[in-house]
Amino acid sequence: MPKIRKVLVANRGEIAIRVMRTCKELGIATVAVYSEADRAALHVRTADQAIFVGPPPSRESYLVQQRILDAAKAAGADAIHPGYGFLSENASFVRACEAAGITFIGPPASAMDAMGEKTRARANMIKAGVPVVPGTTEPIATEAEAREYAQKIGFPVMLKAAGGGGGKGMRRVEGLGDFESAWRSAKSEALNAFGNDAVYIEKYLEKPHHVEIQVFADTHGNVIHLNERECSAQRRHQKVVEETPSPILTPELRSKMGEVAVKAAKAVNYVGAGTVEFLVDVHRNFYFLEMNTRLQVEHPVTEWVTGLDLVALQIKVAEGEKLPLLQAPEPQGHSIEVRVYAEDPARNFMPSPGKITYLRVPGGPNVRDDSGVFPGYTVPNVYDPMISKLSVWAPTRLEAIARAQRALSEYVVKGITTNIRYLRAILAHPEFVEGDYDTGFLGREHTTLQGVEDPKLSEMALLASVVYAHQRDAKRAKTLPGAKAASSSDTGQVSAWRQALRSRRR
Ligand code: MV4
Repeated sequence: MPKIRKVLVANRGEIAIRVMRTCKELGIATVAVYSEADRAALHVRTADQAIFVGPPPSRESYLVQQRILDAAKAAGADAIHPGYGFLSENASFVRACEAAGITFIGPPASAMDAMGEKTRARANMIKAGVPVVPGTTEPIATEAEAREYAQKIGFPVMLKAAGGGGGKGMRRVEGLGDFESAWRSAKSEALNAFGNDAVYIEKYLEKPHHVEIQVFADTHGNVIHLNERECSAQRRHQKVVEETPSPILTPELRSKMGEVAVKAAKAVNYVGAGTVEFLVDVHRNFYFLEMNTRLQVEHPVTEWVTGLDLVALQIKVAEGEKLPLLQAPEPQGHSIEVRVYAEDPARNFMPSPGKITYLRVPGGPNVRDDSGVFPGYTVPNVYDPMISKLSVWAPTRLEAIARAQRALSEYVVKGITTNIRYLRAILAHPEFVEGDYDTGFLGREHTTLQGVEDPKLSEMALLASVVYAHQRDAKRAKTLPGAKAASSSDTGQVSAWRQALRSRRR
């Protein structure tokens, strides 16, 4: 496989810029594509060259395979990096690139096929000896059969769309009484989202954690994992905060899950960067959920604690090079990422597009802002409203939380509404600071997280929870560098703070 000299980035926003940054460092020329809505976008200015691909709706521009391929040919690009979303997990696009003699920087189409459909992925994983959530590996034909199966494995159960993941076409069912309506709505939602109304059943797991393992494979049969990311802070299946290491993993569980993730990747002859998602239950059993066959939004936290550039690794693997490491690196320190959205938490997180009239971006030691915006830029209303990913590194988790708070306190965005205050409330929440938040956390604490408006209160919440966490760690006799145990005289203060927080929640 020859060296890549020119990459077309088939994406927009922060991820297009992220990919181009590494290309520039590797001496690779970059080509942007842009829609009518992105003429003035930052990714266009960042690239060496930019090609127009159509009207604002992504269906008519970023998602039109032939337009992207024509742009690559016109520019003389020898490879395409798809970023995330858009065409990144589209097996037919991978085949079209192959047919056109253009390197697709990502896994082979066959690996995407093996993981795309959830029931097929589950069957493949069971065959490979990877634990999956108990349930069926085939779609269920009739409601009667589904009821029968649910009674066999016991309620509550989860009906899930076979066609794809992400929480669409998913229904929790408590018992036979609400089976019919759940069955019907799961099927119609599945049809709507994936053009396929097939539904299967899983045992419902209570309060699971979402923990995912980053994997990497080269074309020489080497497959490694790069540790985990804790992604349980989600609202409506949208990740809001990610961190690594996961506060709930022990080194033993990390290496067990890592080995299983490697096994999953090997079973589908994976190549490149991938992520194996797991649900971890209250007993710390873990189950395969799905595999994302792309570079993920939250990859920076992995880069922080491993010191690796995942985009550079993707490019080297695509050039046929061997992985530069054959074992999981020990995670160094702690990293947290928060997603800054142009949305209004007070209005049910409605997108808030518009012109950014003033912008101050955080900086300082161990702070990274991956952004696609600039002062004077108008955030369009046709795309995802994420405007930046703020990620930080620190030696310990508590220091990383404090650093993320400090960085967020520097962030100023005027002209549009953002979720920055909401992010600060999450980081200040005792449950987050304690580090045992599950996938229900943001939903349960919705009101509390909205309520923390007063900057003094949020500061108090942070202090309270940090002191609480220090005491907890002291009790467990763990050594956390930099986390000194609080003296017993702090106890009264902590309970006063917790009282204040609780009354605020009511
Ligand atoms: C589950 C579950 C509980 N039990 N499956 C949601 C998104 C989709 N990828 C899988 N999801 C879930 N599947 C069983 N059998 C709970 C969730 C879930 C969830 C998972 C990951 C992250 C956030 C979540 C929020 C709510 C529910």
